[in-house]
Amino acid sequence: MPTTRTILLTGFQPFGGEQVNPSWQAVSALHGTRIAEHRVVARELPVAFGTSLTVLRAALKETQPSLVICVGQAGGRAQLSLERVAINVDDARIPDNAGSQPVDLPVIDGGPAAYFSTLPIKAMRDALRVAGFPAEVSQTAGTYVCNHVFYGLMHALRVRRGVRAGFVHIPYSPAQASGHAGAASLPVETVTAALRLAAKVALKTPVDIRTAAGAEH
Ligand code: PCA
Repeated sequence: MPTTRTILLTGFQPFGGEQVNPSWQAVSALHGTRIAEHRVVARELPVAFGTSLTVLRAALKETQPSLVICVGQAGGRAQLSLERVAINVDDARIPDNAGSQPVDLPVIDGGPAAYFSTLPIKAMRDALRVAGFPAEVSQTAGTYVCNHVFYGLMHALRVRRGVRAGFVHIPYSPAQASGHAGAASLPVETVTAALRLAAKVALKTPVDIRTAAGAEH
């Protein structure tokens, strides 16, 4: 009997003074479900430069996934942001949850300047929009723990062919946005449904479509 293939989804613990992190709320709702013949495993990562990658690498080893989507919160963004690129730099504006605040340090010493997502981000964006979810391609995942995890993920998978992986940033949940006047928000259930669709599209789209999704700034 063929072994069931796995989708690994990760979310983060709360950070920056928030009580919750909708990235974990959204992906944990998919834990144990099936998407396109794959079983979903969800894992929560600490918002810490040191341990986030330790936990991620252990999860990769344990689950041997064929698709990995790491998800993080980008409070203030209005849409699901499908990240295009991870860069080899940690530059923390605020300390992480363990009190560490690296400035201009590489994620991986001697690693390449950047890795591109291997998810079909444009096909995903289009499918999400057609289904009624606000989505965009994002040209930067920042320089904090999310970019760190995204870079570490792509570095860990650089030698594993056939494993698709990338990163998605999500807006505040409505409960969080109530504490940030004027900030955009997306209900957690909406994010969960969007991620389910995004994963399905990633599995069914071996080669990304060629459509403009760039930006001038
Ligand atoms: N967002 C942060 C780290 C954890 C999270 O959910 C970031 O964008 O780097």
